[in-house]
Amino acid sequence: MAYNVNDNIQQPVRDMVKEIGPDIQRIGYEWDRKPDAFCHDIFQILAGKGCVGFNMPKEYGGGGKSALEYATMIEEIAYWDAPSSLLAAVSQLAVDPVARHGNDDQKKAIIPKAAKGELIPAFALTEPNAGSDAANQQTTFTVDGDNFIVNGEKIFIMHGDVADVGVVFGKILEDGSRGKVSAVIVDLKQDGIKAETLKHKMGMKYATTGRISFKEVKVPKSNLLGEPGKGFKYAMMTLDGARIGIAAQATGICQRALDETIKYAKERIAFGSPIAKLQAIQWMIADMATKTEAARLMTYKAAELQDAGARFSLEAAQAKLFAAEAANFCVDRAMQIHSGYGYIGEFSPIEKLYRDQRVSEIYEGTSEIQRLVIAGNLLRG
Ligand code: COS
Repeated sequence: MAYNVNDNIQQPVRDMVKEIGPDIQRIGYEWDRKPDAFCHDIFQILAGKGCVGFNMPKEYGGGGKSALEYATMIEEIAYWDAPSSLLAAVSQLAVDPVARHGNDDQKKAIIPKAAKGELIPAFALTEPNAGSDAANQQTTFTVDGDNFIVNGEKIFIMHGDVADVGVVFGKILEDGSRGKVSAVIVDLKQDGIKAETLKHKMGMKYATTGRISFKEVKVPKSNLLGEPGKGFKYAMMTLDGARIGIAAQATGICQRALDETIKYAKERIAFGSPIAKLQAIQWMIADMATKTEAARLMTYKAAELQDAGARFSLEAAQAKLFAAEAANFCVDRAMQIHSGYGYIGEFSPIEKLYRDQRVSEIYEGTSEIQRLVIAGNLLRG
């Protein structure tokens, strides 16, 4: 049972997700066995329930929810089905820089449709040589009259294979921001763009990951987001919030692994009694429960700081680091306790949970990057 720091605002979110939980879980398990493809069925269920536009600005058709409500929603969806929580989260990650730094026309063009799930946006930052080193952008925006000509390649872009529009990071060559990253909104359904699904992903299969290449793509200069040369800062600001989302997702995975394990340990008989009676099993369950609760509280703390308008980069990185590693611990212990019944997917959700979890220590900044961000925040000044 998940603990709320604020029952009034968190419990209604949990109750709302419970209404779609069994459906997204059932569809998710079917899609997990298929070749990698974006699951529009789950995406539309989530959009219909308001989960896709949940924290997008209300004045542009979003739900306008707080960071704490958002974290609760992602945690609860991930409990039912982790990839579905990504299907809900990615549009909000991609829209975030538009909501923060876009002008009214840009917001009107993207947010209302994205909130309803009618348009799929992508956050296109990572490149083959700009992953952890996100500032090393090789994508170029060459000025040509009233247009930019975009050239470059983006990889590991969530929903990048199906996205309609991208917030694309790169460098403008002919202006004073030379060498600094800028962000441009790009219609991804136009000539010169090739988008592909990355194949054989270990987990999170139907919240797909793509490669997008840009060859001489014409984009109006009016699509520049905010100010030139501020793109890296914009990306980092968005990632601060997104890291709370991944911490919440990891917390949901922890709780699911714990609940499945408690249920199994009470039912599984060995040496004449349920294995829950064995101290070796009890210790593992105690550690799983303790890490789950700590992950949850760190996630909520970071979200509450964001809601209060305080700086929260440190707390978001700490929550993401801790929760992702806790989730790894929990799925691993769950697998150990379930043994063969965990390792083989026809018996329990543990095999899928184990695969879906692993990326939490990789995306939105690896655990190593979170440690750099934490140390940087502590040592600065
Ligand atoms: N919010 C606002 N501004 C920020 C910021 C934040 N969270 N983090 C950094 N900045 C600003 C700094 O203030 C600095 O601005 P000035 O140049 O005006 O001083 C600028 O950005 C550079 O900051 P810093 O020197 O700390 O950045 P680094 O190059 O050292 O950052 C890391 C390195 C590794 C932290 C960064 O590149 C990073 O987070 N990489 C991982 C990227 C990632 O998570 N990718 C996942 C895929 S995206 S889905």
